[in-house]
Amino acid sequence: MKIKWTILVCIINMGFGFAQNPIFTNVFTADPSPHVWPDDPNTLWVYTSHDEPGSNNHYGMTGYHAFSSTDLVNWTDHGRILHLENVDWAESHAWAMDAAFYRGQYYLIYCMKEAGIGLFRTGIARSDSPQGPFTDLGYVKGVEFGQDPALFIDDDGTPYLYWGHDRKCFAAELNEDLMSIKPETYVDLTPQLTHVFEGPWVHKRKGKYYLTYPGLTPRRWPEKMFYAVADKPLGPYEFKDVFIDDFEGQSGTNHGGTVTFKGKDIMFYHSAWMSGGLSETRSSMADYLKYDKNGDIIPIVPSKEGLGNAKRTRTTLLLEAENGFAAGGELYNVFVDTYIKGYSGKGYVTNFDNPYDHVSILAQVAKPAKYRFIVSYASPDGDSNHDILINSHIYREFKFPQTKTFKEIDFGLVDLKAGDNLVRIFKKDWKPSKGDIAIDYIKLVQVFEDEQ
Ligand code: FUB
Repeated sequence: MKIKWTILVCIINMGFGFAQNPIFTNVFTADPSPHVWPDDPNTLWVYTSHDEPGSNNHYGMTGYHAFSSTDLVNWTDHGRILHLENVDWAESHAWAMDAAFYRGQYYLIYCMKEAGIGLFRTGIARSDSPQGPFTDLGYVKGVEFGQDPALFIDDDGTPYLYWGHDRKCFAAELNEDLMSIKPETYVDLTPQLTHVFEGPWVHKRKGKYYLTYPGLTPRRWPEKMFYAVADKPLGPYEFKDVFIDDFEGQSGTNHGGTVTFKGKDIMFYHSAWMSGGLSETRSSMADYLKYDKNGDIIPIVPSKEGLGNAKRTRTTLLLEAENGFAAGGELYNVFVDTYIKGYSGKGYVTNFDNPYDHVSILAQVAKPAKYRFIVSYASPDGDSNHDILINSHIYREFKFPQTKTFKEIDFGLVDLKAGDNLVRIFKKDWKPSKGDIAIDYIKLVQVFEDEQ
């Protein structure tokens, strides 16, 4: 019976193609911010905020994720890249963010409510790699009610900040350290942006500046996406039109940005397709963006196919062991080293020499599901045995055969629950092994029901 059902699912998929929207189905994401960084034109990066499963409002949002892909089908979720816990001036509301590459480093610009005051500030964090983790630098001075920031670096290297909330939108040039605005450049764009509510995003095309934004018509919620065009980054902007109207399964909010990847323009935005329509537990969407001969945006009708109907997207959660703590996990009585060459990222975790020494990583997922559990490790001096704990479930004693160089080992399928999962590699009992293990990264590969 099971075989027949699997064949039927395959036939259906062959005949109609796989849906690629929502684009990330492993975790609930919102406010997607897509980028191609200048040093790597073959990789598309998408930075998102994160909705807790079943939360249905935005008050409990706490952190951000980064995704990357080279083919728009296979995606890597680099896990949690920044969290409220890493931002000492903030207390809540990790709402929309954007990212930028500026003077050789990667920046995340985001909004959170300031501790003790409860008003939005625009925070800025830096990393030397696009996947983070990011280190908070403080909030941008001169920005009041700094919700939904977007950081646009013009071709001449000048940084501009846009932000908007509650039917208002503002912009200003930033000082070179990105930590404050130039007050003399501050402009209130609200009157130029018909129906604006929040979420400005700027991209440049053929010398024109396009400002896209979620807006509310007099009919109010849900939000639609509108745009306006200008000859200069700070305007004046000419209002154009709506370009993502109401659609079935939308959430109350919409928010996103555009990117040109391998010659094609793509719009990222969000919907409630995965959580079931008009819910505020949201998922990122992507559709191609086209312009007419006058440079006007041709309205997007959200499609199930998304960026291609040949294959469904698959996301692998890739968590570098050395980032464990910053990304929501823990390094307990182990340390980060770089002596054995060939690791990915910035190093590996080693020194598991006492019972319960461990590395744990945080795996945030949308729904209870099975994931393929893969570990990249080296164990140069001999075989090593370790246990894997996922939440409160000890899987079994896993054998890591001797290997002098880093290699991936596939431990098969494991169960993750909706929400936060703590995945821990540790030694339960003291059993001497010949060599100390070095854990490079942990991968959790999405496995669909018809593949199990
Ligand atoms: O994701 C939280 C908030 O919802 C964003 O900051 C708004 O733009 C809306 O998408």
